[in-house]
Formats: sequence, C-alpha cells, structure tokens
Amino acid sequence: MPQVEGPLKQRSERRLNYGTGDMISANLEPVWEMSVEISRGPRGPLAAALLAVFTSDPAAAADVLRRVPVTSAAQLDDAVRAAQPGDMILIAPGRYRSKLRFTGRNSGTKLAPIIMTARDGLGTVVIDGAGADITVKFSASAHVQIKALDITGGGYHGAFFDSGAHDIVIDGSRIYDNHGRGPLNSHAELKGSGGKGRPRQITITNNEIFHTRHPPGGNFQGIDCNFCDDFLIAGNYLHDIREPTSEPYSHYDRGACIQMKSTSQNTLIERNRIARCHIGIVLGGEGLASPEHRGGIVRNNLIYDSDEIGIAIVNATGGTVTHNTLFRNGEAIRIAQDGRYPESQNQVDVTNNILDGPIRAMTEWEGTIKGNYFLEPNLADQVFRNPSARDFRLRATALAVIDQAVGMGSKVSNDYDGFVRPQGAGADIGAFEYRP
Ligand SMILES: [Ca+2]
Repeated sequence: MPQVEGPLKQRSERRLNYGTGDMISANLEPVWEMSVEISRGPRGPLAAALLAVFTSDPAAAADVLRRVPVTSAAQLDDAVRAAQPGDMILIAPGRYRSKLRFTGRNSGTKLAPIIMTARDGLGTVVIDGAGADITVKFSASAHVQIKALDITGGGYHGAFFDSGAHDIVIDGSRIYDNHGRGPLNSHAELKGSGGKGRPRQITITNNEIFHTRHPPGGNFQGIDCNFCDDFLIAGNYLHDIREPTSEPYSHYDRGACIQMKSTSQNTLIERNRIARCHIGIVLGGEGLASPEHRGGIVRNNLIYDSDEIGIAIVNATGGTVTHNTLFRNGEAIRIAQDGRYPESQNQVDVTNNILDGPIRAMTEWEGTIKGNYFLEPNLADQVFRNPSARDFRLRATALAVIDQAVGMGSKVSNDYDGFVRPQGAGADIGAFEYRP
C-alpha cells in the first residue's frame, strides 16, 4: 500500500470539513485509486468522490488529479477557463488559435498546480495568439506550469505576468515572434508588470526565446520586467532579438535579451545561452522606479555576438555578476547612469568572468572587481575548445583561467553544465570548469 502523506490521511480518518475544491495530496508511485468521502459542516456528507491519482512520471513535481485531453481550440479555451488545481491539460498535436488567460479563478495550488503541456512533446503544439495583444496571460494567478509549447503570434507579448501572479513556471517551451503589432515599441516575448501587484517567484527555464525576423522599433526584449521579485531565469537559449531602428524610451530597452528593472529584485539569471542579441542582459535599466534592480545574481551564462553590449548594469545595487563567459560582443560590460534617475548609483560585484573587453564605466560606481580574465581575441583558440562553433568549454591550455578564480564564495557551486565547482585544484574563471 503506498504511503499517503499528511492531509489525505488525516482528513480521511477524521472526516472533517472537506469542501469541493479542497485538494488532497499524496506522493504515490503507480496509478491507483482511492475512495474519499467529502463533507462540509454539520449537515454531513455532500458528495463522494473517486479520485484517480496519477503520479507515474517521477519527474512530475506535482500531483495530477485530473487529466484534461484537448484536441481543438474550443476545448483548449474551455479547459483553461475551467481549470482547477491538479488539472493536467494535455494538448494533442496541432496549431491552436487561442489567447489563454489564467486568473485567481483558474489557479492551482502549491501541492496541486495546473499543468498545461503538449501531449506528445515539444514541437507538436503551437499556441498561436493570432494577433491578440498577449498570447498567454497570468493575472493574479498562481501555481500554473506551462511546458513544451510553442507560444507565438501575439501582438505584443507571448507570456505576461501581472496583478501579483506568482509561482508560475514556463519550462521547455519556445516563445517567439509575439510581435505582430508593429513597430516594436512595446514588445517583450515574456513580460512582467508589477504596477497592480508585483509578480513574484516566476520560473522561466529551459526555453528557446527568439525572433525569426526583426521588424522595426526601439523597445523590445526577450524577457522584460517592471517591479518583479525573485524571478529565476535559467537554462534558456535566447537569441536574435536585435536590430533596433529607433530609441523611443531608453537606450537599454533596445533589443535586450533579458532586462529586469523598476525596482525588480533578487533575480537569478544563470546557465543561459544568449546569442546575437543587441544587448545580452540589462541588470536594472531605465524604467519606472529607482533603484532599478536590487540584489540579484548573474552567473554561469554564455553571452556572445551581442551587437552592442554583453551585460549592461544600469542603476543596480547589490548585484553580483560572476563566472560568465562573454565572447565577441560589441562591448563586454557597461556600467551606466539611469537617465531617468540621474542621482542613482550602481553597486555591483564583477568577479571571475571571462570578458571579451574592458568593463566600461560611464558613471561612478561601487563594487568589487576581481578574478576576471580579459581575453585577447587571438588567444581564443587556446582558451576555448571550439570558439568558432561557440563551444566555450575550456582547453587544457587555458592556464590563465583553469583553477584561477578567486574568492568564489557561496554564490557559485556549479558550472554551466551543472558540474560541481571546483574541479581540480580550484575553481575556473568563466562559465565552465575544465574537465579532462
Ligand atoms: Ca578547476
């Protein structure tokens, strides 16, 4: 008999105060069934439910209480509108012209999130916003997980988080070309906006986020956030968000693959591959409040072929930029004044990065610079395994970076590939530990 964890066992034994919508959690190995009597208040049992509990996928962090198969856009719209905790919406292969809205009424719970995924895996399902402003929107919603979907065709945004949305996961998906409403002066593939309640604990992992074409405009990003807390942006491939043609607001709004601003805080940006953007990462920016970013860690990222800047630090305080590898960017790192808050200051530590050029400070700033290696272009073949293929793993001849990191501290415990640091005699500079 599988072991049943707390709430179910306790409640089923005591028969106390169930209500419809109450969630029952269990960590179970095979598919099995149980009989549960649901009651509420002094009038006794109201309903009996037979629950099928599916947890056959050990990778699933959640308990799935109901599978909701979807084969048409109408079914998808209905499934989202009526979604309840524990729903797994399984979308059959196809292209779905839909705009999907998650709110407080169709949210999951911590133990029983709503999961929406392609039944047959990535590449089989396209959610096409078909010109709607936003393709998938999370307003005041919580505990929803999106996996293995192509999200495209929106007018301004692929996914949007506002009104205090929290604990949302966007994983293993492709978000691209949600820029149907030109010019690109208010576009981000993924956007957080906290004016009506700060989005928090949003997880954006293992996605491909990109443009296939570059319409004109001057305010567009891959991921952009105003007033956002505790975002995790990890393991994504962001690329080809570039070629701004104007500057309507901020210099740093222009083709940034990731920008976290307007008092956003504690963003963790790690193990992303960021290629061919206009700017790789903007920590801070020129947004709506100062300091634009507090805290935060940018670590173990690969940033290359950015037209203008690899990493821009703009009115950020308390941040750490460490163990990144930068290559062939217009500039490596720029530290700049926030034009909207000229009294603002930057305070950031920049350590143990492989940089393809100097740290360019355009304003006074505070922080620690140590352990960085400034790569001479003609030495790339000695340092990297295959720089022309953008493989930045280290060669044995990279003596200037292998075991040469200083003061690594507690903010970096592994590398881009997930291997524990340090390997060998010490930690290595850049995003990779050398492994023979
Ligand atoms: Ca090492």
